[in-house]
Amino acid sequence: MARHLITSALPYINGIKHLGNMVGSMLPADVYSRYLRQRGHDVLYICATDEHGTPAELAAKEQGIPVAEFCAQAHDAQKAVYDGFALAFDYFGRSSSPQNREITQHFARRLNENGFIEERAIRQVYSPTDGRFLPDRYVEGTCPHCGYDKARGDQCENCTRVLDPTDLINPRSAISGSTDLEVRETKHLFLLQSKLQHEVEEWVAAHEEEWPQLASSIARKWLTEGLHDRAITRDLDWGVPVPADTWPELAAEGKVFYVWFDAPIEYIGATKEWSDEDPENRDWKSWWYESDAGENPVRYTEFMAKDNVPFHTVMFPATELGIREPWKMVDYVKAFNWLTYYGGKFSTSQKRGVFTDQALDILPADYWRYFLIANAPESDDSSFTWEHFTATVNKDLADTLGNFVNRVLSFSKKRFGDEVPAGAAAGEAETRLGEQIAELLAEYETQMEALQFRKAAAALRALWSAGNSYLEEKAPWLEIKTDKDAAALTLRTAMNLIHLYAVVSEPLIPTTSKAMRQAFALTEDTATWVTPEEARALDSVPTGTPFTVPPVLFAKLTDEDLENYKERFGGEPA
Ligand code: B3M
Ligand code: ZN
Repeated sequence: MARHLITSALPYINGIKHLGNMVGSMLPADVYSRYLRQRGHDVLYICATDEHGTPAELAAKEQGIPVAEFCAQAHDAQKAVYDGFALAFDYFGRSSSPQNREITQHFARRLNENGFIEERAIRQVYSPTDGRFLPDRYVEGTCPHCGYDKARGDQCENCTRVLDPTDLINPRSAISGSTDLEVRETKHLFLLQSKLQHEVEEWVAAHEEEWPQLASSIARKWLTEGLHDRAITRDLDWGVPVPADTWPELAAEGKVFYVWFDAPIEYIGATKEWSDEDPENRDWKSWWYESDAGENPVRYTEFMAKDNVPFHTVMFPATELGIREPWKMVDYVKAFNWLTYYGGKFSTSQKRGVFTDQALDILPADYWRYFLIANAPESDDSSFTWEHFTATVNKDLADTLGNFVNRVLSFSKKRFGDEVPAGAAAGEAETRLGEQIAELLAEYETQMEALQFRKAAAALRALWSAGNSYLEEKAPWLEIKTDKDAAALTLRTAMNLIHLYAVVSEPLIPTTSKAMRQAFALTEDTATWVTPEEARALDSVPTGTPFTVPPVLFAKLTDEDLENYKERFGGEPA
């Protein structure tokens, strides 16, 4: 039994996320966590809302409520959706927590003691009308690169170039619209990443071979471009305050840390939030502080979309290395490409694509979980279309799995009553089936352990298909006419397949899996993993076990459904 620490990129507090966010971080992390738990490992899956920064302040302003209130509400709203998706976090925290503040300030002090933080005066946009400096998105204007006239101070949405607010042409305040702006000098803390370049390079070199190519190539690219010193404070009201004991002047000016400085630290902060809820039984430091880890070291896996890779493979490691304390660093970075909507971008502003709350309005979580994992953008971007979605649901979930379960159980009930029938002893067909199942299950395990989610889903689908082929081959509806015992054997075997599916499908479709397991009145908790060797015998549900026929597991989606979805969400590229 190993200890696995798992985190998924922290969703920004503002706005409900779309399906692309879900498949690129939280969902695969949940699938992997569930799998490892079933295999008996000690798993800690941590996530949180990323609450600081200008987007939160601006969104709160738009709603006319205090930012703390906005974040509290938005956190609960996101959490409700993730519960709906059956994401089994061990803890879903908040980066605005006191725990994160404490650890972030500690990190900053340590970096300072070690000579990796410096105060520097910089020139920044100041708005006399608003009486404040305007960092990042607080300034809007024309992009100097592409001429887009709604570029934000941190980045141009049109050409994606990273900007500094002072780069913008015709700048205006995003708060008041005022164009009466000046540039003033102000002091900020800089993290001297350039001094850590060499150490980060060595650390990446020691890990990148194991990482997926997408993660290591992005890390390499950033290292080649060189690590630059960067400002880690901002003039905002909402954030982790600069500690007054170390920087009294900056603290008095109300400076806070930049959101990307405290966000990754919240992985640790949220673990402490978890631990503080039950300190006698939970020890956050044993997960994060290597000298407290004891004899059973932790394996740490992070999940994220590719735009977050630089922060996790280069920037945050630089911070951790500069602290000179044995904080746990990531072992494996699972990065994802984009899920597109009909080949284009999911867009909140243009209302294109499917948001996670809307998805759950339409269909239960398992439909989405299966489709998204089976089409995860791993080696390349992948495209969501309603045509593909409805076809996949109908073929894989409704026909291959759902129909198999219902057909077998209802036919057996009709012919043999409410208990798993006895019938003949297993024969040659069952031996062949057992071998095939053992092989496919081993493949499924291999792909899960390699975090190859598409391939894992394909192996699972192949397991479901094997049951269908067996059933077609044996045709119990014909056997029953001539040889009742033979038909009973077939149904008993198929019921054992159903139970096996119920166990091994759990990581992808947990709700359905539970319904399938509960069809059988078994005494033990049966979500415990079945190894390929155990699966081969297909005898985990004994003869005579009472069962019930569950309601249809997956509804078939009609052409009319398809048309409705397309009409509601837009079904063509922009
Ligand atoms: N909130 C960006 C994002 O959601 C950012 C991730 C933080 S991970 C520490 O894509
Ligand atoms: Zn631009």
